[in-house]
Amino acid sequence: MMIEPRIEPGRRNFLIRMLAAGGGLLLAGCDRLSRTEWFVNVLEGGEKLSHAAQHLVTSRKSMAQEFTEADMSPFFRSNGTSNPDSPQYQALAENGFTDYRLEVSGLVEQAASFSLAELRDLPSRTQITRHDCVEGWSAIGKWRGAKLSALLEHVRPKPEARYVVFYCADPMDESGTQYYESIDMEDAYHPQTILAYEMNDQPLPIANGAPIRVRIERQLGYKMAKYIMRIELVASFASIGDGKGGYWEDQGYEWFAGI
Ligand SMILES: Nc1nc2c(c(=O)[nH]1)N[C@H]1C(S)=C(S)[C@@H](COP(=O)(O)O)O[C@H]1N2
Ligand SMILES: [Mo]
Repeated sequence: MMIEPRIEPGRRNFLIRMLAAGGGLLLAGCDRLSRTEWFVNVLEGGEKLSHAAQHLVTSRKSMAQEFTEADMSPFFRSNGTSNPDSPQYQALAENGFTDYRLEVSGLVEQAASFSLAELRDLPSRTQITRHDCVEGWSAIGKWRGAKLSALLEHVRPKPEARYVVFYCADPMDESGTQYYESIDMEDAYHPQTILAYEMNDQPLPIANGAPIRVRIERQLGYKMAKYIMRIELVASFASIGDGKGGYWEDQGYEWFAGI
């Protein structure tokens, strides 16, 4: 779907000044799907935006680079937890995750839970992308998974929902604190944001997050929660964990880890 903006010059300049000044604010009213095309048209229309403004309008919506099979790393390492140390997770793994259900709740019209088969029935996407860890390593891998946007269509987020929180199975310390992460709705609806159940054409290995891990391709590795058990839509993450939006964020990492 291409949207041809028909905006008279005065209004157009006003919009561009607004963009340069306020960045994303202007985007709020537009339809989610049509925004990208609209801005690409504006940007390609020869308009001069400041570099900062251009970055603001393009970076959140743009696609992460995708690669070919030939680019794939021979080995995709595991980082952080490689096998969650919890009896519940170990029981699920022993049964090949047949009893697994992904719970989706919070600010949604229709809370739901999904078996792996149901997740595989959702519209999917396959992508070969580069994973960048904040610790300084990268790897190119192939991911296949359910589009998070398709799952959200089922549960129908309420208008006040602003973030998607992923709760994971792995305890991170003796206190039992489990890994968690969060993203905003912009990333949740991004076409490359998938709940991956396959890596490199195989069922997702335990070391890489079985049975489900999220891919958020324009951010660093720690955003890509593995071992996801539950998803919650919230208006604020202030009361979750230590309030910074993720396990590593609570230790001082940035919440928005753009690449
Ligand atoms: N549940 C959970 N998710 C996690 C982590 C973790 O320890 N637990 N580590 C994160 C980090 S820092 C990175 S780089 C990637 C590593 O993914 P990989 O194990 O597939 O390489 O997972 C991220 N997601
Ligand atoms: Mo990482």
